[in-house]
Amino acid sequence: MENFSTNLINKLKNANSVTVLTGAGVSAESGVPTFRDKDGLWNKFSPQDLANMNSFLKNTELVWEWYKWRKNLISNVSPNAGHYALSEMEEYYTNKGKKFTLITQNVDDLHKKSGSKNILELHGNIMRSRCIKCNYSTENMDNEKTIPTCIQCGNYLRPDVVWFGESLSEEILDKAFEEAENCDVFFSIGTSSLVYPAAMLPVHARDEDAYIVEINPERSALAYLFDEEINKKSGEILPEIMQELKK
Ligand code: BV8
Ligand code: ZN
Repeated sequence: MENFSTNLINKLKNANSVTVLTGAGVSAESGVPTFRDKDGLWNKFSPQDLANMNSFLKNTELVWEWYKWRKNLISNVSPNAGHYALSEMEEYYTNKGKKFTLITQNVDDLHKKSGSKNILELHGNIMRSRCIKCNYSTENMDNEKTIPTCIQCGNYLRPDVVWFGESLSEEILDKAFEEAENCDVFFSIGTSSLVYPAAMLPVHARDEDAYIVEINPERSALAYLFDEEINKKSGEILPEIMQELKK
């Protein structure tokens, strides 16, 4: 148990509520590139060029090409041990009538695919597309068309994700802050803690005296804030933590 403290395990055993925030790092071991790592998605393209509305309207084809490439990649990978450990952790607490909330910045389906139920998707979901004009949205899209269009009004469809400069769903964000502020232990896993307002969650958890833990092989921008830093891969360490918790 040298990778994490007995204190953490004791706190987890006595916790009534645990909240987890994940970022792209939890999907890295499934073969999904992160955004800002050296081999990350943003190295080939910059967020400014792709993940915002202006770029979408200016380079609709390029942006759709990028998202189709990502959707295809995500549909061909599976959850890793870290995802499964988090769905096991949710089961562990819900079976005891306690609270477990998974908040993710990720737009891939891997938490759902690994069995997690109570998920707050802060940045939307890449497998869903929606019309830029009317309220039409769909999970399956005809991939033939270079630029998918809405069957209701004929306008462009866009990926149902939150782009830079776009607000997150207020309802989801309020719920995420509430769960961060009302938990005994808060994990921030696989995120560079650079994107706001998601990066505010550990700060709020700490302000409300949660025990906050970062799991990331590198130190994130907010590493100094955490009560405990576990500089390991999530796919390796989460099963170990679950092992100890179940003892
Ligand atoms: C908003 C789209 C405002 C979906 C994404 C200046 C200062 C502060 C903030 C701002 C600023 N200027 C602008 C802003 C706001 C901006 C922002 O935060 N910018 C930052 C970058 C400076 N935020 C926004 O625009 C947000 N909206 O604020 O609206 C507003 C207010 C009122 C009215 C109107 C508007 C919207 C933010 C969402 C943007 N969308 N993506 C998509 O295509 O995916 S962001 C993108 O980054 C992804 O969504 C991703 O989830 C997110 C965070 O990245 P990470 O998940 O952390 O991934 P990253 O690669 O960075 O890090 C991976 C980590 O994993 C690394 O640390 C690595 O070490 C670790 N790792 C690697 N392997 C492993 C591992 N960890 C564990 N195990 C491993 N095996
Ligand atoms: Zn429409």
